Amino acid sequence: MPGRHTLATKTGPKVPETPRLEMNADSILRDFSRYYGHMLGQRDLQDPSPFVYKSLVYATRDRLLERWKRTNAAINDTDCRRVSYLSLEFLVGRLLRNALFNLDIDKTAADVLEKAGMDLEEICEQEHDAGLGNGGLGRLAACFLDSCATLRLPVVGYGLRYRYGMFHQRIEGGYQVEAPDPWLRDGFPWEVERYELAQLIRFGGVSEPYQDENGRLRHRLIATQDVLAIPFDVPIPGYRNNVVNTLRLWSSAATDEFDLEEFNAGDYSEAVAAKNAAENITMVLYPNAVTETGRELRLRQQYLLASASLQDTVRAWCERHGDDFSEFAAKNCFQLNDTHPAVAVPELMRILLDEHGLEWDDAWEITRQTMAYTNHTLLPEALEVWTESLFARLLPRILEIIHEINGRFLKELGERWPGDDDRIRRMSLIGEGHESVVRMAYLAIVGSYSVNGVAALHSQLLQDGLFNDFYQLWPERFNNKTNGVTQRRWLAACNPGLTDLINSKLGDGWVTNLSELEGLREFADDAGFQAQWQSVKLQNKRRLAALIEQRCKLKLDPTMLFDVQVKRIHEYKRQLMNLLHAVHLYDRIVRGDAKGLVPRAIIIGGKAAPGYEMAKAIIKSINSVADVINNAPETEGLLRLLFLPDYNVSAMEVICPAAELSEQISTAGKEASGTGNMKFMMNGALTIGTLDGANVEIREAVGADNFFLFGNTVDQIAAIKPGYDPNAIIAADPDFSRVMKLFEDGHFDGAEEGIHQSVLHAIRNPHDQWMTAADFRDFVDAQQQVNEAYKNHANWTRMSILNTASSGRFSTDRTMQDYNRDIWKTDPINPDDL
Ligand code: 26V
Repeated sequence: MPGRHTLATKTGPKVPETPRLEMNADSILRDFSRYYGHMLGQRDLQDPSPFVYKSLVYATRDRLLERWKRTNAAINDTDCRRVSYLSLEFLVGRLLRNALFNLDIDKTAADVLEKAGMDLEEICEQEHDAGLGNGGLGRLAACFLDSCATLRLPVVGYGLRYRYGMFHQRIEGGYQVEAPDPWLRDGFPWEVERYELAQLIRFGGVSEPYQDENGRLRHRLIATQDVLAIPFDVPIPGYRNNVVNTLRLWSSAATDEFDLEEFNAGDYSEAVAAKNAAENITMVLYPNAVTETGRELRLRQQYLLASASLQDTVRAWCERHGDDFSEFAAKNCFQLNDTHPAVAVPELMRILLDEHGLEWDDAWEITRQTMAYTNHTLLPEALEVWTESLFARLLPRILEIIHEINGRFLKELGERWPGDDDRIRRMSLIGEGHESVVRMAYLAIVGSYSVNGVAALHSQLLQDGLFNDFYQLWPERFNNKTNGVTQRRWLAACNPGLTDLINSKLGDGWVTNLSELEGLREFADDAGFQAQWQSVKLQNKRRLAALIEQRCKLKLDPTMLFDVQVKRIHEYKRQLMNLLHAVHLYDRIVRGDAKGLVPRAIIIGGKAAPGYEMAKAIIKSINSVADVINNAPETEGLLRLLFLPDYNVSAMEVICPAAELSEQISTAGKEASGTGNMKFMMNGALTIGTLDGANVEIREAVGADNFFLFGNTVDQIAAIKPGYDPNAIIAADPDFSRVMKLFEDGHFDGAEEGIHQSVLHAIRNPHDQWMTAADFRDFVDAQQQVNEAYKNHANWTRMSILNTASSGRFSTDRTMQDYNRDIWKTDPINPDDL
């Protein structure tokens, strides 16, 4: 059968049941020692070593895998609807601490190691971050997996096993330097290779029509270049519930037949070259860049993920139901994480039509009832399109199917809006410019039964703006699912001090029911509790100060106000405005206008896409200004500015417990949701923010009094845009003028004259899309309110407690319940019933 290439063996007698592994110290120590000595061949304990780390992972993984098998058996037994979460990114980070914690053996493991003179925390630090994502979108997918397993939802994550994850960032002379991330170099002990489930992925070739034995017109692909997709499974444990779900990551490889033929023909180098080409596909994660090169490989990645994952689910379906697809849509759902996997829509059509002989209407009905699409951005430049010519070369049959979908869709539009050619042209899946392109977001909408945004404001703006034509056509498809974060990683595991304090008052029910944190309100005014709260925060600030000292060679006084902005560097996130504020404070200090100023450390971190020049210029500017500020004698004890290199998941686990002020200062209408904002809130930081993304809901939840609001709203931004005159705004504001003058006089240039030019030009540009100047004054005033509020320690602490107390709805447990209630409609599984 073309396109189906599984190496599945026939099932034989079951492996005899082994007794369940015990979870006590003796049993864990026994397994640990066996792996250390027998599998890894080590003799004396070396602490902390990669071998200690690996042995502990294997002992843990054994306990995961027996639960994993039971979970899979429970899913098969109940025949419930299965959800596949398709995502090009899963930014899971480190897994050991999370696995021990979710299995409830973290304390036991720590004791076992301590008796042997080792420290669990240090061993956890041995693990490389699995950085298979860029930022919020990829981390969201990872939080979703944790919550789905905890909620017992039968959800499989499908992604790619990139050989190189998110690049590492070093700062040299103030500039970002990228280094590759060979995270698999020492092996990834969590994964299980499943070569028997490999899938054949076919690129290129020619789509050939033919008549089948019943005289029906069918299509087949000939002369394709084939690649193997090999799955590697990563177990995803739920929180103390015996559920272990699957993250299935595909790795590309050359097909063995392909290689053999070439070898037989004696063409050794051709064979090796082909092998390289195949292996290249999943070589590297693409950074979100404004100008993306190497586009072809990226489309190959997208198709490989979509095709392998769909073939995998269809294979599992056919094993149980043969070629009867009547219930397929009732039992399967594919959630598309942005448009990156949207080629799944025509790919499912291809599988149903060409490989299983379904009629178009039946195949379309099934596809439309299984696909659901999540949008993650309103930025027009981030909306994916692929040229038709690339599609024609790489995926000819898929392009044919897209044309057929579009033809039928445009006909439907013609009937609904006769003669409205403008609208029909606007909505076409094919955009006609100087080169015609496939619009992936439109393809995803047309092929789905659900389209959602990721925060209330964002979903509203999708309906009113970007997707308004589609909303008018199918209002019932559109819905909101506000993002969240998992409190298991982002509070319980990363902030043990606060966890113990909360547990002492509320117990630990909040670990699976975050709204129980509401119970903290009662203690918000309790002076004793406030003191304990402050002392935990101070401890966490010390921990972050140590990290900063190690990475930046800069000592921070932990009693300063920790003012933090960490996220990808992008103009719309306005790290520049934060920098302008830092310069404003510096200016006040050197002018002797520092009376009443609270000592403050402004901490900025994040990676710039390697091809995004403006983002890189922003990093350089931050570092140049930091150099001047941190070396000026006047700022001693009053102001520090620093850029923390290589921001990633593990760094955030140290940063968010220590933050006191969370900077969420994007131009209104540009940040779809944000999730860092939620991590900070959960850990008791106060937010200074615009009415953008989920900030709106954060402010609603905590109350306007406990949130520092500033900036133009979406409507105001739209209203002032036409006459926007940043130069007039600067001229009319003495503070702003002085800040710009310091820059323009070269005060922060060091030896590199004119180094800030592009950045300053952007601020003064009347066409500045991000309108930094428009919000500067209001931002500075809001920061002054922060300054005043921080002086009242008791009240600040009260607000901090209220932020944590109000963060309940920003758990991905709530988000996943919402997805399941409105979109997936599946039932929880129960492996304990087996
Ligand atoms: C992609 C690109 C690609 C080229 C042009 C510049 C650009 C800018 C942004 C993006 C990101 C698109 C998708 C994304 O990562 N969205 C993020 O998703 C998070 C999870 O829903 C959400 O919290 C963030 O607000 C949103 O930016």
